[in-house]
Amino acid sequence: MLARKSATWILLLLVIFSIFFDSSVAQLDSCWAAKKRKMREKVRKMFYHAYENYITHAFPHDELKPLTKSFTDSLSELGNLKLEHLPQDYNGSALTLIESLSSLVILGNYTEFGRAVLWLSENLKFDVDARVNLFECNIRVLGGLISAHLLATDSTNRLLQGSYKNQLLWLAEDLGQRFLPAFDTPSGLPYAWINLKYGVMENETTETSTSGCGSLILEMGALSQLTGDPRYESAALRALRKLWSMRSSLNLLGTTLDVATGEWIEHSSGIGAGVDSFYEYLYKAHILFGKEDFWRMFHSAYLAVQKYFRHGPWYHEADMRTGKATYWQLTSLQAFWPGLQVLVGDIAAANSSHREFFYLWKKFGVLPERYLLDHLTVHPTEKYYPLRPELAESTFYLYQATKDPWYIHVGESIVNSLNLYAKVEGGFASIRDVTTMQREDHQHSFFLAETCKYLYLLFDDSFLVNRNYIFTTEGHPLPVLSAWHDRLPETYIPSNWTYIKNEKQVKQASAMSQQVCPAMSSSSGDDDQGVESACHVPDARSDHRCFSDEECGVDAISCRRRSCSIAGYCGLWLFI
Ligand code: DMJ
Repeated sequence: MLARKSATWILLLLVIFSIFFDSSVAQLDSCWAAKKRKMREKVRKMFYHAYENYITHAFPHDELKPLTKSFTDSLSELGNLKLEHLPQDYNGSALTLIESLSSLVILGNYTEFGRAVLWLSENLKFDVDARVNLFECNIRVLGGLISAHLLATDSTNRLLQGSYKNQLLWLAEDLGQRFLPAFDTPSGLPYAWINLKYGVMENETTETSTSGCGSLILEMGALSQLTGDPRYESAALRALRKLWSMRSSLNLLGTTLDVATGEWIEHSSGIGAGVDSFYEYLYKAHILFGKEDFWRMFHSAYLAVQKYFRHGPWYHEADMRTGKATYWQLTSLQAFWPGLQVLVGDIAAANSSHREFFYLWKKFGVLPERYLLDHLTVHPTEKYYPLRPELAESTFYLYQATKDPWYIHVGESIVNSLNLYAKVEGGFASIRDVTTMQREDHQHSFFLAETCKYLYLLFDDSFLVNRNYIFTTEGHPLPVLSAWHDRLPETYIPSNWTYIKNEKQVKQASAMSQQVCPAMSSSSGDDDQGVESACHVPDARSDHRCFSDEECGVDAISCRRRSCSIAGYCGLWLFI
């Protein structure tokens, strides 16, 4: 009788507990949902503040100067060379408008998208005496047009209601044709600069970068698929293969090279400036076009990066011939790497690097362009932050993969900093010096194409639901279409590349997943049956935060001593 009574009580308590637990979980969920909605609206406001100021003060020129409320025709300057050869009456190429197209669709503003498409159809001309950087023009203009064309013709978007007659595609084709003379070199490696009207200029520099000739395949490959003209894809592919053939025996590449001789100029390289999107495009080209070749190149390149550039959560530069470290510097551009690692499935490695970048963001308020890891100080001449998107991009990918609210917190902090330091009456200004927060009169087009877009998608990913997109290096979405795949059966393509399906997949994804805080070693290989390792000494704190090496324990699997990273996390940083 007594036993029956206590069983009833236990049952009752369990029911009460589960009701209470369920409702507190539901409360927490709705609290996060409210926070995400609030943040999404904040980002929407940021986008329109930047966009409307561009339209008012700079359109149809390329980019906005938000402090003086004026404009710059920066497409011809991108790549750090000064404006040349532009006719007096040149009105720009409406770069920021083109870069905003896909963001307008993601924000659901189909009316403005339609207006922009109409204006571009009637006014955009590429027959101008302008010397442009091939890489920048490819990722910003060609990529922007192709992505917008694909969005406009995707029947599920219900955009433009029949008024669209492929005008953006014809513009893209015109531009693509103007790129082709750049590839007319003995090596097949393209010149970095091309005059849109006259082709390659006399005495044009033959120096280019690895990303300059290795990150064209997504846009030019897509252009070939859409037009049926194979010349774009084969030019980009030939350049990519030539570049890959120039790798060292360690599978490393340099940063700059000569397109005439096919020789390296700068042998030191890393994952940042001049190289970044080369790695990104190898993997994304595999996703978009399904060719095994891209995967093989990416796989070898990725392993070499992890072996020779990675030092714990950071990536330094190394000489491609010897693998010896050259520069110990963390750069703002490198912050895209964790996002790429999420696509690969290397979540733990992505998370540990992301924390270091965010630590620096918090330390300065934004990310400095270059930070000297060996002196723990900002580079004396690269103290700027031009509103780059890379940290927001990685944060978006990591949240997609983990749904860990920590990344919402990171996104919120990025949004707050941008509003605090960069927002001015005339738009969003770049930061000239992160140590003083002095501003610079420039709102780069990638702020609308990428920074705002990734922040928006972090808080509201409804655009991606039941869709399968990859993003170009400039943040322009391209749908993954089975028709573009060489040989893949439909089942080969996961329904959404930005999701990691289940925990097991994460664990099996990479050996590096093992390198974050393994507390148990498993004798049977069965994760549920873990046994404590004899050498294991736990970190002083269960969240693995630390102020010094002494607070870190001994790794259970390798039996190595863990050390404290600059962001204050215990890990196997010194041994990798
Ligand atoms: C963008 O133009 C692209 O992401 C490019 O690949 C390098 N980074 C800039 C923005 O920082």
